[in-house]
Amino acid sequence: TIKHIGSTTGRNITGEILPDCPADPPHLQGSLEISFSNKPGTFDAIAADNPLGKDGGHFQPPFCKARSKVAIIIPFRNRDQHFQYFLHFMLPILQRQQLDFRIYIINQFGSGKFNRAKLMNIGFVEASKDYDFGCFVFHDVDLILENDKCLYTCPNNPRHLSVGVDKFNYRLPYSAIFGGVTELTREQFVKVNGYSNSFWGWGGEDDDMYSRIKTKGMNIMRYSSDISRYKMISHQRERGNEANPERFKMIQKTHQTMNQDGLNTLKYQVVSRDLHPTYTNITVNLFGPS
Ligand code: UDH
Repeated sequence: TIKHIGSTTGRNITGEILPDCPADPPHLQGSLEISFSNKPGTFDAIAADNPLGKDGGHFQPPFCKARSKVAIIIPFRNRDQHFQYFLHFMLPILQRQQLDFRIYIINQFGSGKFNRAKLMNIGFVEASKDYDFGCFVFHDVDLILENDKCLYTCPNNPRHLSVGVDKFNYRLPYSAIFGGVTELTREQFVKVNGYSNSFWGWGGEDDDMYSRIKTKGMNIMRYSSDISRYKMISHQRERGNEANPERFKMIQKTHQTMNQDGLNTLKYQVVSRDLHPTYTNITVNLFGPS
């Protein structure tokens, strides 16, 4: 069987130069039927359905040179079933979009307060050690795309992708929302000093990022909600991710704090790095709030 023939040099395994992938990926299907009524398959079954080619789940389109090198960063703890749905539905879409991509689970070690934003910063740093990704998609594990025309490529301003979500009747709950699924280029992410590391528990880190982007003079881009459309897998709020009551005060001060809180102050320890056939899991110790 021909397994991995995509390549970073734009050549295939026999050395032939690959043409650039078309700007409009030809096999997109548009609107998709997403349902969670059947249990997702096992990780092994998902891997059998999606032979991506390389350890850690790095995929490159076999017959053309991808236009975007995309790291998909998922902040995570104890949501295996959601992640199985995610892989089952999202892997075929990402392959159809002809991206050069790799999915990273950034798994918070221990039972301390969850810190979504810090996990995403770590994902950015760790993925960057592997490959020269130019585009970073920060993705909640419980959001599944319903239209594959919503391309996971980074435009010239940060983009908010989870515009229409079934839970909110496919309408933005407020216009400055920047949570759920977002994407920034490497340069955009560095320009805002990444996310804050200081939001422990639920809420605020996404609004803080919105302010960072605005403070640095960038705008938020969005597709319309018929394309940027998601189903959310329903769940209860977990222990350790209780709403953070400090968040309202914190997001008033973003413009003052952002240069001293972010990529340039990020501290963590990698507990393990595991390469699976369809994704990479990096378990990290965040060392709790200080
Ligand atoms: N996450 C985990 N594990 C956790 C907490 C969060 O993996 O224990 C990740 C996961 O990627 C998730 C994201 O962080 O998609 C955001 O967390 P969330 O899904 O808890 O946040 P959301 O705003 O829901 O989606 C808040 C709780 C809603 C309770 C509604 C009860 N009907």
